[in-house]
Amino acid sequence: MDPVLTDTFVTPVDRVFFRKHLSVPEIDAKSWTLSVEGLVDQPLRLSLSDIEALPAQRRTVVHECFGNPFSPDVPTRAVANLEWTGVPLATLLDRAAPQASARHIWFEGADRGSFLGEDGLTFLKDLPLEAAREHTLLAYLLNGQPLPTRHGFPLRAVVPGMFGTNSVKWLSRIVLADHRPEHMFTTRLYNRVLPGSTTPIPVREIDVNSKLLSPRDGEQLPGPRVEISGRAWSLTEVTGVEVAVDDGPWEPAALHPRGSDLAWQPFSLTRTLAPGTHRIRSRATDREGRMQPGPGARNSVHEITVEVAAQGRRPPAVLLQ
Ligand SMILES: Nc1nc2c(c(=O)[nH]1)N[C@H]1C(S)=C(S)[C@@H](COP(=O)(O)O)O[C@H]1N2
Ligand SMILES: [Mo]
Repeated sequence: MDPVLTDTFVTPVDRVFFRKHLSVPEIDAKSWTLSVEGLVDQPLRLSLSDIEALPAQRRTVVHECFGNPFSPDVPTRAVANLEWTGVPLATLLDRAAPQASARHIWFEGADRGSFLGEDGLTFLKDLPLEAAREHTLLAYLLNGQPLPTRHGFPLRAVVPGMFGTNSVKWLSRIVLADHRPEHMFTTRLYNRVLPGSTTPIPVREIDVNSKLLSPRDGEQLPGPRVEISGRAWSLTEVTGVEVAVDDGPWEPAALHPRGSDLAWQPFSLTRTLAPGTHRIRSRATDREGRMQPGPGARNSVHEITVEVAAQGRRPPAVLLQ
């Protein structure tokens, strides 16, 4: 069964995908600190209770892995919709008083290890300071519970609208700088060339995308009426999702509006399907007019195949876990 999509709006924690490049540090919350350093007038070193004492915000945000940076055109659709609670990065920046020359912010996790034969690496990412200040939440709760170790305990960055790779887990150090760090996960990996361009840019803003949730790929259905549903998301609000069955036309699905958070949007459409094998596709378009492309792109139109049983015959029981 699909490890990620459930029929709930917010993905349960035990169904969230998990990615790591180095170690998984077991952090003692009592001795852990977060430092804010570099081009600031007031360097900070904060404990978890210092951070928990600051005014918190809660946001429901779509969380998507870009996929393997060596296969930038392969759709993975590793995605979840999560409720994060934490402190806006801006609150800490206001205290730290960045200097005028600070243009970039670096986030470093406590994980250590080797990657591609290079030893002693940390997981380091960077963002333009203004974009990071505007969007980033430093989260200590996931769906109302302390972050599990695998998802970044005790604190992680969450950058709504950006791919998961920017949401540094086990956050331990924030550095303000006037340049980007030359590093495995900043300038070497996680860069992409967008269609119509030749210049690689860092993997940051998410693409327009959709994923069919029900039926599931390969599912056998009684028919003839089939409720088709899924989730769509993008940097800007998704304004339309269309569904096509076999070589039929694209038909508009009913789509939930996005609301104030950068969450995903459920869509659904009911169709009557004749017995036999059917191909179902979903295609989202966002407010910017970006539309999911055809095969060959990481956010290509999502396609599944289902089997509708002959009328009067029950499909074989499917064991749902
Ligand atoms: N410290 C650290 N943060 C990290 C990573 C990592 O390897 N180390 N992986 C990144 C990637 S590529 C993704 S997709 C998300 C995955 O977050 P999750 O495992 O909580 O779903 O974490 C990001 N943050
Ligand atoms: Mo990722």
